Amino acid sequence: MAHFKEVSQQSGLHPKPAGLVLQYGTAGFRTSANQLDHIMFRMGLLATLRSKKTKATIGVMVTASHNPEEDNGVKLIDPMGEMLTSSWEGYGTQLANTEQEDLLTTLKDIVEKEAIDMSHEASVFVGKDTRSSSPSLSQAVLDGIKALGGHSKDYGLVTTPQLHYMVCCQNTQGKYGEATLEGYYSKLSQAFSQLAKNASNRTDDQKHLCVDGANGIGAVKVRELESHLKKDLQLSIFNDGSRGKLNHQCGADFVKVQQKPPIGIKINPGDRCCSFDGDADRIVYYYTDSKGHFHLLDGDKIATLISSFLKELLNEAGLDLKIAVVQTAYANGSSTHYLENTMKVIVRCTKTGVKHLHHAAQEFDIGVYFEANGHGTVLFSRGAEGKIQQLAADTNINDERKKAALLLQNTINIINQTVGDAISDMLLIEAILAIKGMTVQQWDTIYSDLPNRQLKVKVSDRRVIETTDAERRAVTPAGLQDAINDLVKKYKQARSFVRPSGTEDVVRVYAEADTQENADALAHEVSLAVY
Ligand code: NG1
Ligand code: ZN
Repeated sequence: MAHFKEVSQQSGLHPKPAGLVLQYGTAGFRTSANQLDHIMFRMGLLATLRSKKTKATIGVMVTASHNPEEDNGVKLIDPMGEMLTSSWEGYGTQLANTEQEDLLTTLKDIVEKEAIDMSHEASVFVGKDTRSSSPSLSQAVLDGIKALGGHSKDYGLVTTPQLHYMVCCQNTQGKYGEATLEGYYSKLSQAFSQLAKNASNRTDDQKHLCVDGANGIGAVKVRELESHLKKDLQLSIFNDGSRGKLNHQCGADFVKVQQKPPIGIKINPGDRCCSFDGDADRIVYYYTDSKGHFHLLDGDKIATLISSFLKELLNEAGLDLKIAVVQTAYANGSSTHYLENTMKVIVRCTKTGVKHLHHAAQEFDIGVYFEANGHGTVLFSRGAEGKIQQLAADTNINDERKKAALLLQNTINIINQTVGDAISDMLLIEAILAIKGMTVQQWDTIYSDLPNRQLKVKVSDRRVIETTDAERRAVTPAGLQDAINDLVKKYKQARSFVRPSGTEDVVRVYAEADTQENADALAHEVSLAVY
C-alpha cells in the first residue's frame, strides 16, 4: 500500500523518543509540549483512519486548555462534534506508545480490527490554540493526515468548541449551521439579539460585562464576536494575550480553584465578570461586593440559572418535556439540594470528564450538564427540538405560549450542543439575566454554596486509588474510604472524596463543610490519609 510507505518515510521526521509512554486520557493527550511531536503526527494518522471508518469529517484540536503555556495536547472530535468515542481512545494510546519500528504494524492492526476500507476518502479539520508550540505541533498533525492520503482543512487559531461546531456543521450538511467562523458568529449573535429583544429598558451598566480571556484563544475570538453583537452587549476584555502569560494567575481554572479574581483585571464592586479557560470551553462568573468580598458563580450556579429559565419557558409554552441536570461529584452540595428539593428537577451524577456528562444528558428531552469548573452545555433531543419548532410555527396558540416557544427556539440556536463553549454559554447567561432583569448578585442568592476546598496530592502512583459510585467512594487502597468517612463525621454538613486526576499526575481531594475553616481542615486531613 502506497500510503503505508509514505507513513513509514514521514514518521521518521516525527520520531518517538524511545521508552516514552503516554495515555489518551479524559481530554486526549496532554503533557510538556516538547514530548508531543510524534503524538501529533500519529493523531493525524488516527484521525484519518477514524474518518475513513466513519465516512465523515473528524476534528483534531491542538491545545492543553488550562495547563501552563509550556504544555500542549491534542484531542480528537467525532462526526457529530462530540469527543472521540471511548473504544478508539485505546487505539490512540497504542499508536502513541508503539516504538518507531512497530508503527506500521500497529496501524495495520487497527485497520484490520476495524475493517477500514483504505480506499475511502478521509477528511480532517484541524485547529489550534495560541500556545507558542501550537503551530509546529499542528503541522505535525497535518503531516500525519497527508501521509495517509487524507484531506485536511486547517482552521488555524480557533477555540476548542469552535472546531467541534465546524465538524458538526460539516457532517450535517449545514443543518447545524455553516462550517465557518463567520457562520458561527452570525448564528450565535443573531440568536442573542432575538433573545435580548425580550429584555426591557436595560441601562448601559446592565449591558456591560468584563471578560478575562486567560491570555488565550478565547480573548482573540470574543473580540471577533464583539463586532457582531452591535450594542446589545458591551464587553471589556482583559488578559487578551497582549501582555500576560497564558493561564498564568488568570482564567476559569485559576479563579475556580483559587476562589479569587484573576490578575490583570480591574473590577469595581458589583461589576459582572467572567473568566474563560485557555481554549474557551469553560466559563465561570464572579463579582466583588461593597465590602470587597469575592463571590464565585461556577458551573453549578450556571446550570441552575439555565435550567430554571428553561423550566419556566416549558411551563409557559405548555410543553411536557423531561428536563434533567447532570453534575459530577465536584458539584456543590447546596446546588444539588436546591435542584432536587426546590426546583424539583431530576439530577444525575456521573464520573468526571465531559463525555460522561454528555452521554447522561442525552438520555433526557433536555439535558443541562455542567462540571463545577464551568464546562457545560445543554442538549435537546431531536424530539424536543421538533416539538419546540412546531409550537413556534403554530399560529393558533396564545401570545404567552408563542413568546415562550420563540424564546426556546432562540435558546436552542444560541447553544453549542456539541460541547461546553465559553462564548456560547456567556451569551446565553447574558440573555437570561437580561430577560429576567436579574443582577449577578440576585443570581448569586438563588442558593448559598457550602464552603469547599480542592487540593492536589502528589503520590508515587495515583492509579492505586480506584473509585466507584461516580467517583464518590474509593474502593482501593483498602481502608482509605473508612478513614475518609471517619474524618467527615467530625464536621457538620461535610462531604469529601478523592480520585486520581485524568489530566495531571496527582490525586485530587475535595471537601466541603459548614465553614471555610472546616472545609480547609477536612481537605487537609483527607490529603494526609491519601499518602
Ligand atoms: P481531572 O484532571 O481528571 O480532574 C480536569 C477537570 C475535569 C475536566 C478535565 C478536562 C476538575 C476537578 N477536573 O480533570 O472536570 O474538565 O480536567 O479538562 O475540575
Ligand atoms: Zn478547556
